[in-house]
Amino acid sequence: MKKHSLFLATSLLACLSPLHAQEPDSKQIENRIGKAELKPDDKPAFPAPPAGFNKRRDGIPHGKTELISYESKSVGTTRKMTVYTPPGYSKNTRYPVLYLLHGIGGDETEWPRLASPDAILDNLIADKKAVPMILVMPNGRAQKNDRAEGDVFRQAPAFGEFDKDLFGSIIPHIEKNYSVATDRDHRALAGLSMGGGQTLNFGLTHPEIFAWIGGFSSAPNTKPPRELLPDAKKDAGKFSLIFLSCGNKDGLISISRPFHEYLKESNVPHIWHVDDHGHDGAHWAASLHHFAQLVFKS
Ligand code: FER
Repeated sequence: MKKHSLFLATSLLACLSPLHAQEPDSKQIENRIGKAELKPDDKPAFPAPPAGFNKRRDGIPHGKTELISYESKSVGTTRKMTVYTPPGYSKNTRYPVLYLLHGIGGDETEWPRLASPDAILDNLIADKKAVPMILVMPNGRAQKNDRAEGDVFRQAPAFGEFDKDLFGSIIPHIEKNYSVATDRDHRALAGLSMGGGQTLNFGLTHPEIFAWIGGFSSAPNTKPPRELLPDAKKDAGKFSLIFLSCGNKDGLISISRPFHEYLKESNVPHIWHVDDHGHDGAHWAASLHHFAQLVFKS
């Protein structure tokens, strides 16, 4: 209870602080990138999630969300990440891990603030629609001052340095301190916007580390598909899942669509899911709801 009120108080302060940045919305994306122009394949792959999918439900077991610290070798500071452990988390089970990355205005608190990943996972696990898994939500801004302050767009280069922290410190810290399976089949990487770009850049080039990849509204930090997957059939074929999604009101659809087109041309199975949302928490919550039902299943 005490921890809970402290968390509420800090989140409230963070929201009120003029220094604290926010994720750009669809209008800001339109001003920077242009309007979303749709093509025939830009349609939903799934029906909209059921009502209440992202609301805490009474009468089911709940997981636990905590903010932890770790030493980052590459950044040279103590950094924070949010970790969700599923209901009934036990040292006698080795859990799969989904690493979830935030956007340009966010930090390790963004996924919990915008998309209620704890409620989404609790509900799916209770309904036996997702396997119990750990969610790790680190801070993708790999620089000494990693707060989302000032003109966050100027901090884009630090997102490109995050692979060293992820592979060199974050994954080792999780695998040392939690009861997790440590092979590629039990590691997934997904992210929203800048975090989607990081996911595609770092995930698609590391099939030995991750088998499951999800880019939601991926941002212009995303490298072109031909650079990440030069031999589409061979390189992309190594993954159990490549999931690409975007809202049909989000100008960043022009970043994800070429991946869909490249994979489609090369006959590589993947998911291209375009829903009715914009560059917003509703799209990211829905994408997590769909993605979490597909990962870690054979
Ligand atoms: C840009 C537009 C959007 C950009 C980044 C973003 C680096 C990221 C948005 C987000 O993370 O929500 O031109 O350049």
